[in-house]
Amino acid sequence: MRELYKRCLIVFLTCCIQAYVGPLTQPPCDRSRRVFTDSWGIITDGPPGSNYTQDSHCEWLIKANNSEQFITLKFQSMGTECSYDYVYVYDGDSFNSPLLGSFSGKTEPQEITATSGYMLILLYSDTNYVLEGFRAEYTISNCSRNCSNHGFCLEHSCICEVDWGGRDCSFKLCQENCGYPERGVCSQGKCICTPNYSGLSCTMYKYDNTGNKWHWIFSGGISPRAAHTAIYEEGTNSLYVFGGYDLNNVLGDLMIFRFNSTRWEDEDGIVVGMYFMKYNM
Ligand SMILES: [Ca+2]
Repeated sequence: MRELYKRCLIVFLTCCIQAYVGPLTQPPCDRSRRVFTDSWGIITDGPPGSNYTQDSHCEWLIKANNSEQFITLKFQSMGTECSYDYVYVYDGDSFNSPLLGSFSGKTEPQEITATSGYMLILLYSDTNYVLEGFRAEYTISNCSRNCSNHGFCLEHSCICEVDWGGRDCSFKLCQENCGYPERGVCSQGKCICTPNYSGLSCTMYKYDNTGNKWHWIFSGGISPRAAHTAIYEEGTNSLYVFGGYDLNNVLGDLMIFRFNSTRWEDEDGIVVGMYFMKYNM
C-alpha cells in the first residue's frame, strides 16, 4: 500500500510539473492569432519534439513600429507534410496582403523580409498526418537585415561599404576582381567584361564548349517569378523571359537579359534591376 502511495505521488508530481512547466514554455499551436511587437522573437507551433495538431489553422502577426521598418524571418527548422500542410508568409496583416512564400516539406526556406511593417504567418494542416512543424526567429530593424554588417543605416536606407551593394549590402561587388585582366575589369562596383565574357564576375566564356556549369549572371534584376517562359536567341546573344506568376499576380511583362552588356532591359530597352549601385558609396 505504501509502495502504491509512493507511485501515485510520483505520477501526481510528474503531472503537476508538466502542467506547471507547459504554459511557461511556448504554448502549443491553436486556432488563435498571436501578436508580436518585440523587436526580436521566436515563432513556433509548439515545443521541440512535439508535432503540430491535425486541422491546424494558427496565425502569428508580427508588428513593427511603422511601415518603414523591415521584418525578417529566418527559419531554424521546418517539417510539414509535403504538399498537404503549409506555412504561408504574408507581407501585411491580412490574407489579402501580398504572399511572400508558401512552404511545405522539410526544406528550410530562405530568409524572408516584409516591408509593409507587418508580417503574417499561417500554419495550415489538413486533417491527417502531422510532423514537427517549424521554428523561426524574426527581427525588426530600421534597415533591411541591418545592412548585413557591411554598411550603416541612414533613414531606412543602407549606405554600404565600398565593396558591397544591394538593398541590404549583402551583395559583394566585383567578385573575383572580375577576372582582371583577361575576363574583365571592375568599374564603380560593377564588372565590365571583355568582349567574349559575361556574367556577374565575367565567368561565362562565349566559346566554352564544355558547358554544364552554373554561373551567376546577375544579382537582383527581374522580380522573382515562377511558371514563366524563357528562350535564348543567339543572334542578339540575349535571354527573353515572358510573364509568369509571382504568387499574387499573373505577369505579362517581357524582360530581356543582354549577355553582351550583362544587364536586364524591359521591352522598351530601359535598363532595370540596377538598384544595387544606388546605395553604394
Ligand atoms: Ca497533414
